[in-house]
Amino acid sequence: MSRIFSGIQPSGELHIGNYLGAAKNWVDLQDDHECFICIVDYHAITQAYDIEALERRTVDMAVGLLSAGIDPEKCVLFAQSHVAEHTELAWVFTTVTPIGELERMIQFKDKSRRQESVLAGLLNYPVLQAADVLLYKADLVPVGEDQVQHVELMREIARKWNARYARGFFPEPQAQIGAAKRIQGLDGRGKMSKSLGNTVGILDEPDEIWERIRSAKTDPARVTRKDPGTPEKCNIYALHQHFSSLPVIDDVAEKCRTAGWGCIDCKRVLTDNIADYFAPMRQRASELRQSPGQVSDILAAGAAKASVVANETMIGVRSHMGFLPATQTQPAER
Ligand code: AQP
Repeated sequence: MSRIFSGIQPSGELHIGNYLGAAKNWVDLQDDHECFICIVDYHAITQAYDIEALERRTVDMAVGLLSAGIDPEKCVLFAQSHVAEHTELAWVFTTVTPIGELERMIQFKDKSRRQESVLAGLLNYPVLQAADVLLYKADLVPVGEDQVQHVELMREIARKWNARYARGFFPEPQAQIGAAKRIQGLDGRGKMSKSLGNTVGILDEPDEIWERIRSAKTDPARVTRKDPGTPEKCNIYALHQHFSSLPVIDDVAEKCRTAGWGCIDCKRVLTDNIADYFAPMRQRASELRQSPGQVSDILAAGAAKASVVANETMIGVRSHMGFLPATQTQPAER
């Protein structure tokens, strides 16, 4: 059975980009894969964040994932900061990762433009990601398209470490991209992203979904209700393809092309369909929120299981790199 690892930041809500691009895929894969899903809280501190809110957001992300269908009986769900080996292996990997490779990462270029002074944590983000995945010797990394470059770098880090210290120790993980590669943000500025605030949360109430969808960008050709549009140029149409039935999708396209309705009508139907799609998840989330102890217990049990694997990997890493074992006071005789 192949092993998958994937992570998500607790930097805000689980939005429909995360869900369609990643979490939905994780739920599908958990039945026939060994599955580690990590709430990557150390990644979330690489940008300005709200210290007071981090703990709550970590629990909220766990609630979101469990509501979306992650089953703790099938899948190890845990918080990154609960397994110290992630940062330990990341440090090791900084010693085999060329700075030039990190500087050419698209996400680094995008996010560093938004930071006043660029911090080393943002540059090293993909090194920590490599440690996350390789600590569990995972061979598959189900992610959205935006993370493919980071998975390629992960493979290079594994190759470099293996070449220097122990051939074949780490596998070269493959990215696995789901059907929804990249969900566009509601503002039309790029991918749907927490830090750009252009999202719809999967646990948003119907009126919140409407608030967000109502002001979303559509095909710019539809200036007035009478102007026909091109559905393929409209993000609302793209979202219908994930949440509406085939006859509704055809109807939406037809009414857009012929100016048979206004964008606001089209958005109303989409809002209702998104709200219906996530209704069972909102219900499950409200049950979980009533028993926060249950969520903490799930995360603690996940961290305990993850730690067993992480500890074993690090014993191997330290040994191959020639470190003095912690149980010995004298270097072993050669
Ligand atoms: N718009 C998207 N379309 C498809 N997949 C997406 N993912 C994120 N946005 C989209 C996938 O979701 C997983 C978890 O992402 P993350 O939260 O850990 O990091 P991210 O990619 O940086 O997500 P955001 O929303 O863009 O967060 P910020 O703005 O804080 O950086 C990943 O598998 C990702 O591919």
